[in-house]
Amino acid sequence: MYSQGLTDAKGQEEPADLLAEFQAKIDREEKIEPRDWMPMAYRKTLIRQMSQHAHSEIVGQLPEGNWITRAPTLNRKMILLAKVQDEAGHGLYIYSATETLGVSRDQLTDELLTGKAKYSSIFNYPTPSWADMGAIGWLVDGAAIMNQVPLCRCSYGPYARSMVRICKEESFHQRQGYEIMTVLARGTQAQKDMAQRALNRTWWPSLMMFGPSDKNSTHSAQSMKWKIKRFSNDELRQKFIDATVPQAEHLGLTIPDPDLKWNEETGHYDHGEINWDELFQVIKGNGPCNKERLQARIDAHENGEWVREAAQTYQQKQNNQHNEAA
Ligand code: BYC
Repeated sequence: MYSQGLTDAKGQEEPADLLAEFQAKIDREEKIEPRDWMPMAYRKTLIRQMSQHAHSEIVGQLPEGNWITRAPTLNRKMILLAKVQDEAGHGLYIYSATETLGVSRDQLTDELLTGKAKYSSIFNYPTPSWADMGAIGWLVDGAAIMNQVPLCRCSYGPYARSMVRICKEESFHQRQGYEIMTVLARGTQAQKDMAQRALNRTWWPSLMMFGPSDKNSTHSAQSMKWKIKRFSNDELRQKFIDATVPQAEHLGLTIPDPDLKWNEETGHYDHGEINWDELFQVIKGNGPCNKERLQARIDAHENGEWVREAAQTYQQKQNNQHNEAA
């Protein structure tokens, strides 16, 4: 979608002194702000990652929205509704932060709806039981926190600042998911089985949220040099596994990986091979729910046309009144 090279918008080579000063600023841990000079490739990388992140928050409402009307109690409904609304808010903060890079919200929306832009693979899986709400909160929001806490120190100021509040909310989401799993794991055998099946479904796709292995990650090296990313995909995935295995043990549930075992020497859990072909298939649009998710966003956009028109007409009236009064 966005090409990457150290040339500016007109294809001219960028001045070496500006590039050197830019990198020095990053190395001094100073934030880059919207009006500062930045290499075109840095801008493009941010637009790519931030817009994909915002799209993920928006599409991420769908698997959980599926359960709002069916949550088992009024309290559970209210909590889930609040969580899904938080995700909408996260999408909006990150879209706004992305707009500071000179791209319009309409353009970003268009790229999502035409299938040009990616969003996280995890949201292309189905959520057939209530326990999936627990597994998503615990694992998906848990993985999101692991990935996003370092983004609070991202070199681009607006992205880093938007992450601070998002991480606080994600932390609440992770706890609500773990609490759902705790209740089910301590319930009847049927409830425990339901929780185990949700863990079986969600475990491997959660590990894929961190992206391809480092050797196949096209952007990591440059993004780490620019301090957009602070840790590699594999490092964050390992941190997540190490933090999550004891939580599963506490629940009395089994992580669906026969090769998972503590390695005394490395001080980390060794894990089984991830099915990378599955990740790339889902990214390409061939996951179990890709078509359904995209269609839901297209429908929402088309059904919201009248709201956008009404808002524009209202704004026009306000402008006219203001001009008449002046
Ligand atoms: N799914 O070079 P790499 C949430 C793509 S929202 C799809 O390693 P990078 C939540 C990647 O884009 C969670 N695509 O890339 C919401 C690249 O393709 P392009 C979303 C993936 O950017 C609601 C190519 O593969 N979080 O938590 O250095 C409810 C090569 O990858 C995936 C964020 O977006 C994937 N899993 O690293 C609950 C966090 N992985 O662009 C929860 C911000 C890789 O060249 N993003 N790709 O065509 C990031 O931290 C980074 O973008 C990633 C990937 C770690 C995801």
